[in-house]
Amino acid sequence: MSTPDVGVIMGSDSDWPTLEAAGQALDEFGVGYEVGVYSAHRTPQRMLDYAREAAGRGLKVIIAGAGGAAHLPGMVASATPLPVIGVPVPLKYLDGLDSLLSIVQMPAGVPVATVSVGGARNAGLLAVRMLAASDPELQQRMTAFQADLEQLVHDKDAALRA
Ligand code: RP5
Repeated sequence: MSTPDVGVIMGSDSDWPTLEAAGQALDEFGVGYEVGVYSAHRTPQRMLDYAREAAGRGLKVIIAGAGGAAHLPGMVASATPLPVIGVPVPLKYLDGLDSLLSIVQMPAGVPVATVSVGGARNAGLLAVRMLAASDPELQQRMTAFQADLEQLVHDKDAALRA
């Protein structure tokens, strides 16, 4: 089985209800992805192995979601040359602000493209845009998607005024 373009990983299976939206966005564009649980704290070696092998296996983008002390995206970014998109997962306390700050405040030299708290759909769409930079056909589909979004707003505006 060939390696898909995107890895969608998370610190716990309890993150999946949030991360699922990234997979849905990738599905909409026909982008292949794999899913897995890699905890920065509970399975550090497994996480590092995944990150170190990702580029060699043929992955092109990693989406990493975690909540609370959300160290997974940053640690993965430290061990791969691939672009990493971080998704702050909101937990029971602190409304995901802890997750956001844990992911977004990376030291210079180790970037993580952080989306909003719970913003997994945008993570999927950002991964599509990254892949589309070297895939004209995919870029055309992204342009069409944006045109549809714009049309939707026009339609809602017209309905409101009617
Ligand atoms: C984090 O701890 C995970 O990303 C998850 O958001 C959080 C809670 O994990 P569980 O206790 O539900 O497995 O590392």
